[in-house]
Amino acid sequence: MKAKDKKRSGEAEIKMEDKKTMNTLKARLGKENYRKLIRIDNPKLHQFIAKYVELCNPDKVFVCTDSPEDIQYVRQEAIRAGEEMELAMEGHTVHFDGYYDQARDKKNTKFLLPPGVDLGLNINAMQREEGLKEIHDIMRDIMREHQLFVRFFCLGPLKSEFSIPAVQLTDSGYVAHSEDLLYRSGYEEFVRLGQSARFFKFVHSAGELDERMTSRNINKRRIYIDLEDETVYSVNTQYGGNTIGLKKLAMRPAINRASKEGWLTEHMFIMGVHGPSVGVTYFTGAFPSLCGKTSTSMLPGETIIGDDIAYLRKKDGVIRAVNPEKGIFGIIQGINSEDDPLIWKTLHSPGEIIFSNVLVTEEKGVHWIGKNEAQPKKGFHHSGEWTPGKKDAEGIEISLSHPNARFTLDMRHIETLDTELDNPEGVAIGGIIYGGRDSDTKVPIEESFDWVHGVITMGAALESETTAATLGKEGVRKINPMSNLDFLSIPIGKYIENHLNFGMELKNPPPIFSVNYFLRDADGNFTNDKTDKAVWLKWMELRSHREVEALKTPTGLIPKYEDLKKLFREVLDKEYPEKDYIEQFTVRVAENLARIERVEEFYKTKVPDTLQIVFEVLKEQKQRLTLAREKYGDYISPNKLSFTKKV
Ligand code: SPV
Ligand code: MN
Repeated sequence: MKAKDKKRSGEAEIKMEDKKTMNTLKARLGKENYRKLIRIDNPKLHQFIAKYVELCNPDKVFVCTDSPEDIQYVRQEAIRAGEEMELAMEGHTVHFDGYYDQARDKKNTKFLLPPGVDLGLNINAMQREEGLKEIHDIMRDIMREHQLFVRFFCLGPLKSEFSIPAVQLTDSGYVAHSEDLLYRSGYEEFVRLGQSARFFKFVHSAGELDERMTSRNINKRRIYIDLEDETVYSVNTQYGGNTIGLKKLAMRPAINRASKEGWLTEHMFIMGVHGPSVGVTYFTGAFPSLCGKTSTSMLPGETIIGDDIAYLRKKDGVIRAVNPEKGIFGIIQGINSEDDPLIWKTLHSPGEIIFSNVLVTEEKGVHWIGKNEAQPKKGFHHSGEWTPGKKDAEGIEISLSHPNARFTLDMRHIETLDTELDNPEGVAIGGIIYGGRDSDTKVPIEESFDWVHGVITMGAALESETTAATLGKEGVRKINPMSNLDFLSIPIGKYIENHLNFGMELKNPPPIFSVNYFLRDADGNFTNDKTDKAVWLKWMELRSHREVEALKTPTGLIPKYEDLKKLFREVLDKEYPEKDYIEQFTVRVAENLARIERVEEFYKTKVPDTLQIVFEVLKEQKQRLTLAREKYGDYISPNKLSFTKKV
């Protein structure tokens, strides 16, 4: 065939394909939904939707625009179908995930990789063709008797260079409703972008539901990520971390895209810290789940842009960041009126909030572990009717609420929402924080010597004890680079290299800090109060403008006692005895050395593409610690550090 004829026949094929797509959509969507969909001029989008409508075979399809009526319809459907129940407080609803579907399922979350692509040992992957076949087989007719919601969102502010449009297909009203609270509506953005939209795609089905409206076939729970096609499939699960496409599922293709384009997708909050002389300074902070990330970003007196995910780009030699989200899917356990006044108030005010896996009381209120009110004697939750002492099928006592129980809300309900949330240019970042759950090694707050030292010893070496946010055993130490390991879609070595390079062209890289809210003393008690983090933030803000000095230890720069004493008084109106300072900031040499060895072992054995500089910087840290030990012993009080230098 001549080239011209070939082209012509190719065009004809596309026309045929388009026609077939349009006929399917017309037949399956009905007039009104079809009309809404074709306002978006994007044949690839149409084909994608037609393909999954045919495969999953829902009874009904609803195309949701940005109109308040459409959005309200989704919420009502979640309630009508029984996936959410209304609570006494106006706007509040509750949703339950299945008893064994309460957290991110790392085992069944896999990348589908074409031949020749390898993401390394730590990243769960399988052969692309095989995975696509498996998931498509599971998806066949999976939405029968369900309604399919077609949703359009924009990850990040509208009309911004940072942002990524995304389409979600889901048969869960709960998932679709959650996304309304968490993401910016994007139907009009899709209309505006038409064929130029480079969009992510998500297909989710809760699968067959039992009488309690929870996924029945969790043995066939699968979350498969196809990077080539920037599509994520999630089936037979309802837990938000497995299902809300735009949240953790979108992080995978976003990390991959960012790596190709020279920017970063991070598991980080963005918050404004308000200081005495500069006004507001924005910080990003990466913490593994359940390590105080949300509560830090919501500290009273500061302002929040996001609590979970950040896109970072370099612009004019400065890091700028946006939050792809606009809501919070936060952990509720432990929230109490004294430590978390702001979120407490929000959770007790009317307004749209979805509670998940909490205890519902007889009065249709909610209760959770750590709520500082009298505990109800009975209630209803993810295991059904509950009374204290109830045991599950394995004889394990069922707690009042699940440790990973959550609340979902739009941040506009939060008093301290920062005014820059929707700035298409993002905000300039003045400091970066890495936090982990560490009972015995790291000091509560420390600054790195420079960008490379921070990226390596605080970010790449981030280690944390596992929590209930993922299925599996709790309390096991795990290396979790930048707290982003669960979401990495590029080899770890390459990811660290991207971070190192990112700082290179910056005029003045922001300082990097590490925090540890979980240090314990010899008796096993926490050395800090939960509220102390407010002080660490103020200190970091001062440091980012070099308004206070710091003391040099073998592992970084720590606060001077006098500065903290003053800040504790100013911020918390609290006495800060020097003995507390010494307890908290004593350098625990043996523990630090052991930690570095674990980090080295991880990179040596599991990350073959680790850059040599990572090992060099870790080695230097070990040498500094060893030298200090020779002089001062295993536990070095900050007051004893005679080589301490003021910086
Ligand atoms: C986390 O676990 O890090 C979360 C909640 O932010 S989830 O959506 O499950 O990832
Ligand atoms: Mn998270």
